[in-house]
Amino acid sequence: MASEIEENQRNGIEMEKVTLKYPKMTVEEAYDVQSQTIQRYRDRGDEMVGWKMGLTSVAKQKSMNVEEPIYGRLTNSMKLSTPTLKMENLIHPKVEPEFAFLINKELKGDQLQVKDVWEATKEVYPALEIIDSRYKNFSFTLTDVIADNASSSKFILGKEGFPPEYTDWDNVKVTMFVNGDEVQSGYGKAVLDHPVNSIIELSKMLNRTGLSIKPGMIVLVGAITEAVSVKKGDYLEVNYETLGQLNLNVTD
Ligand code: OOG
Ligand code: MG
Repeated sequence: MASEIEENQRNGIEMEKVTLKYPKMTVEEAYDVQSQTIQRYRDRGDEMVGWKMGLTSVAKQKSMNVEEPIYGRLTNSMKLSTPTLKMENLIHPKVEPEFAFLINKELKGDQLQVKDVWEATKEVYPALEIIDSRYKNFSFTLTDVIADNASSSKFILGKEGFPPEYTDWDNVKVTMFVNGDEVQSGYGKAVLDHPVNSIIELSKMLNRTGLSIKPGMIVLVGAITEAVSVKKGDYLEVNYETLGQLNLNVTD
């Protein structure tokens, strides 16, 4: 299953839900598939650079009928270094405004406090995540999406990161414009009441299999607004108040 998913991720190929064939797959097994999929990226020299959290809003959890967020793995090749999203090898991408925490001290365990996270955070960046489910119509169950690396595709960080004390992250307002029209807006608190809680939750979930957030890693905390579908020729501007703006050009 991992081989098939890896190939579909690399080439942007749509696939049937894996639960059609394996309806009894558990969450633990799905994370194992995810891990083995990303091992194939690492085997070809594409290093893991961090983690992403998904389904961190109550609304999204309700719509999926789950009570917990999910996590995925980020590798070097997913990072965009210029604000251009090529549609080549993508299926039906959607963009989400997020925050990215740059961690400089290991975070491990299910007992972390807010202050532990801030002590281990070097900077917080405004960020965009581009998700692109490999499943037809972006339709999946919880275990399907976990096996597909939580729909991870690409991400881009803002030019500048900010120290933890810079602002109240839950009250930052984010506004997204596509081709000049406002399409979404929301506040940092959409992410588990406060984005810092997403890191605590991730550490707790990783700890179940003895994993941790390593120094130097980036964590995408989860979408602040609903994801927005994009197509070739679109131009996105995402405003993060005093944290600045992120842009993205969608090309072929
Ligand atoms: C799962 C990934 C969601 C987020 O930030 O909530 C996600 C999906 O909706 O495809 O990345
Ligand atoms: Mg996301």
